[in-house]
Amino acid sequence: MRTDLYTHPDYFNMDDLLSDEHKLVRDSARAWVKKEVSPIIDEHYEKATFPNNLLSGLGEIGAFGPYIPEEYGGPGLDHISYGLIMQELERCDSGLRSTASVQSSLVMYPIWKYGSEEQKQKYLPKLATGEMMGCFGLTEPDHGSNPGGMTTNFKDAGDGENVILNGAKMWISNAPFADIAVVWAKDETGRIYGIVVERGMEGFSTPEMHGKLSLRASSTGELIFVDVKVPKSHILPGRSGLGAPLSCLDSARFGIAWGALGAAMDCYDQALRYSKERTQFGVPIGAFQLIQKKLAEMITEITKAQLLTLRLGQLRNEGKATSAQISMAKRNNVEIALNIAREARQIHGGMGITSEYSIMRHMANLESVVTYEGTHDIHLLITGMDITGIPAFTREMPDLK
Ligand code: TGC
Ligand code: FAD
Repeated sequence: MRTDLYTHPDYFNMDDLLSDEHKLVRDSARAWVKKEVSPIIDEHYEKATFPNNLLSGLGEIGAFGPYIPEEYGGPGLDHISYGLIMQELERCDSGLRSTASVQSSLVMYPIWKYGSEEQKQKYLPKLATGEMMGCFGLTEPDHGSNPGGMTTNFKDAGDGENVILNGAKMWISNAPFADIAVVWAKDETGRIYGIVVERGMEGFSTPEMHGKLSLRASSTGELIFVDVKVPKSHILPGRSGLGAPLSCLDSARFGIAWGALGAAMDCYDQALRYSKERTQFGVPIGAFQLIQKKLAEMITEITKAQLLTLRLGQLRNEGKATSAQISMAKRNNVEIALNIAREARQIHGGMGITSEYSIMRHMANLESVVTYEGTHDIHLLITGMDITGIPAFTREMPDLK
C-alpha cells in the first residue's frame, strides 16, 4: 500500500493569509483523508464503488454543509473553510469531493436558502452528519448545458395536497444511494421549482449508470419519475425560476475551484518528490532542465490559482463574489489541474500510468470535472457575456437547404 506523503506547496506564503481556524479545519481534513481514505481509494476506484463507510467521517470533519449554521446542524464555518475542505478531499480524489460538494452545495444549500422552516428542520441536521444523503437533479438526457429546456414537470394532483411528477434526470451524482433528491421541474405554466423527492415514493427509481472511465469512486445514476405523487409541502417555496438551481451551482463551482487546485497540488507534490528520487544517466531527473521547466511552470500556475482562489473566497465571505468570477476560477483551476496532471504523468515516465501514484486517477477524474458544473466552454461564454454584455449561448439555426 502506498504511503500518503502529501504536503501542500505554498510558494507565496499563502498560509500567512489564513486564520488559525482555517488551518485547523484544513489540517483536520487532511489528517482524516490520509488515515481513512488514502489507503482504500485506489481499490474503490478500480472497482468503481463509492466508499459509503466514509459518510459519517465526512460529516465529522464538517464536509457536509460547512457553512450551514449551527442551528441547522452545520458547523457554521466560512466559505474559505468550505473551499479548504473541498481542496483536501479532491487532493485525494475528485469523486470524494463530488460526494461532499453535491451534499453541501446542491442539496443542503437549496434547502437552507429556499426551503421552509419545516423543511430545514426536517432535512438539514441529518444531511450534516451523513445520516441522510442527497442528490441534485438538474441535467436531463436532452438538456445538459441548457437546463432551461428541461421537460421534467409536475401538475396539480387535484386532491388539494399533492402534485404529480414526471420526467427523467441523467448523470446524477450520489443518486444510486441518496435518500432524497432535490429535483428541478416545471409547473403547468413552465416555471421551474425545486422539489424534495424521497426514496420510496411510488414511481421514483434511481438506476446506477455504469461504464464510467472517470470519477469511478463516485456513484452516478439516473432519476426516473413515473407519476410520482409528491406532497406540495415538498416544493421549495423560497425561489422559483432557473436562477434558483443556477445559484446552487455557484456554490458548487466555488468548491470545485478549490478542489481542482487540490488535485493539481497533489500531482505537483508527487512529481517534485519523484524528480529528486528517480535517477537516469547517473543523476536525479530533477537535474535536467526540461524536468525543471515542467516543475517551475507547475508551481507558477498553482501559485496564480491559489491567489485567485483565496481572493474569490474573501469575496464570497463578503457576499460579493459574482457568478462570473466563480466561473472564471472554476474554469481556470480545472484547466491548470488537467495540464499539471498530464505533465506530472510525464515526469513519472511509465510509473505515471500505474495506481502506484494518484496522478493518472486525477487526470481521468478531471475529465469529468472539466465537463460537469458547466463545461469548460460554457464557462468561457459566461466570462464573454460578462465582459461584453452579449450572451453567445444560443444562435439562430441557419437554413441549410
Ligand atoms: P439565463 O437566461 O442566462 O439565466 C436564467 C436566469 O438565471 C439567472 N442566472 C443565475 N442566477 C444565479 N446564479 C447564476 N450563476 C446564474 N446564471 C444565470 C439569470 O439572471 C436569469 O434570471 P432571471 O431572473 O432573469 O430569469 O439562462 P440560460 O438558459 O441562457 O443559460 C445560461 C447558462 C448556459 C450559463 C446556464 O444554463 C448554465 O450555467 N449551464 C450549465 C449547466 C450546468 O452547469 N449544469 C450543472 C448540473 S449539476 C452538476 O453538474 C453537478 S456535478 C457533481 C459535482 O458537483 O461534483
Ligand atoms: P452538452 O450540453 O450536450 O455539451 C456537449 C458539448 O457541446 C460540450 O463540449 C459543450 O461545451 C458544447 N456546447 C453546449 N452548448 C454550447 C454552446 N451554447 N456554445 C458552445 N458550446 C456548447 N448533473 C446534475 O444535474 N447533477 C449531478 O449530480 C451531476 N453529476 C455529474 C457527474 C458526472 C460524472 C458527469 C460527467 C456529469 C454530471 N452532471 C450532473 C451533468 C453535467 O452537469 C453535464 O454533463 C454538463 O452540464 C454538460 O451537459 P452534457 O453532458 O449534456 O453536454
